[in-house]
Amino acid sequence: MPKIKKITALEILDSRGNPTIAATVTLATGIKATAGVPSGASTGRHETLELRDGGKRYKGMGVTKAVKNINVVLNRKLRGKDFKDIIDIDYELCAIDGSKNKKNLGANAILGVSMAFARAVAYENKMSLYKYLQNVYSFPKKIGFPYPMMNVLNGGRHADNNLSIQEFMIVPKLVSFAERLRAGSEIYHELKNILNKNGLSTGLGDEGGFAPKLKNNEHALKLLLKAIKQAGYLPGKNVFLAMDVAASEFYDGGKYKFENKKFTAKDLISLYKKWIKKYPIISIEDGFGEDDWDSWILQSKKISDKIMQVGDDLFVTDYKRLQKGIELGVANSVLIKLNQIGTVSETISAIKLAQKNNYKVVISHRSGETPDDFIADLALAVGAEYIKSGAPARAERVAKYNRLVKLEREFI
Ligand code: 2PG
Ligand code: MG
Repeated sequence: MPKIKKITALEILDSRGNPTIAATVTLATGIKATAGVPSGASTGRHETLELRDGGKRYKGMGVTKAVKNINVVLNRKLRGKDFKDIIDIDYELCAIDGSKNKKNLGANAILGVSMAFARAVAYENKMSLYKYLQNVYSFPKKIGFPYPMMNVLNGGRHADNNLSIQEFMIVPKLVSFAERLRAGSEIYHELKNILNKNGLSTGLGDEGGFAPKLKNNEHALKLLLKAIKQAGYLPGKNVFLAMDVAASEFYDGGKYKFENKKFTAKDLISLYKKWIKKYPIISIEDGFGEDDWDSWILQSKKISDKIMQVGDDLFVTDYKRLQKGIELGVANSVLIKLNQIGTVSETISAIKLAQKNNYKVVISHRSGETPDDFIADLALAVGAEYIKSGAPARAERVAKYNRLVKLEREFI
């Protein structure tokens, strides 16, 4: 049984230059592992609490309290203790916190320890992380690599441009993961050429995608189609489109403020339907607000047989909200983010519930990231159909894709 020798943490910076946590778990054998905690910008209202210091330092974004909770509280309580596995320690972490939303220790503190523990035990057992996760949570041994959803045009809260929609993604569906990555990169570079030729900015948004000022949101879809074709791929055959609308961000008193107009749910559904006909869109994430269940139900009736309807802010990787969604029939896919719920084991509970109900699973990064590649192993372990880790550019984004390329090698 793995015994904990000590747990430590540091305040480091994430990809946006904001503080986050690097947590290290050292086992009695001397084996240790570190995990970096991600952080969102378009954070759902129902996510667990990310503990920030407030005050002047780092404009209130410091995480010294959460770091102290690891270095002092968790280290004192957990050092010298044996844990059967990650499930065992996650249970204990939640019990020590004692609150519903992890407000006492901070979900960022708890998640850092949970991830680092899983990684340390995998090392100790001389196993890849994905294999450890697959074994401990009893996932089928069959291996399938996820399709990447690559955010190549950024808008919403992730960019300073005029696009209301947060993410315009390409989804290469070639046979190997390495070929999917290659297609993504070639299309990304083609898109850059097109933007340049049209005098549009090639400056980047938070997730490594371009963030130009465009005529409107549909202009983004047109540019993607052109880039796919010019790169020599076939839209609707081997490369598809996906969007994260992140509609909670422009939900305003029962309506959606979209392109300077007020849209009702019906207006938005008509727009989505029009776009689905015109473009090879296979997935719409957060097409409606996080508490606008009625519009989600309506969308489900009108278009869910045609595409993936993905709940992110709606479900926040929370078993109970997902259960409610399944009962109401609001979606058919779930976005999974470890830090929305705060432990690896609770994340797995949501994934298992989704899979039991034939939901498609999209494992996701956050807009604020570190080079940590845990989610690549997670996607492989659980057999997720998709992984969303931003553009095929910038070190913190490609770390996850590159890890999957390396893992794929092990099977060839
Ligand atoms: C999302 C994510 C990741 P954020 O909304 O899906 O792309 O963004 O981390 O800012 O919530
Ligand atoms: Mg989202």
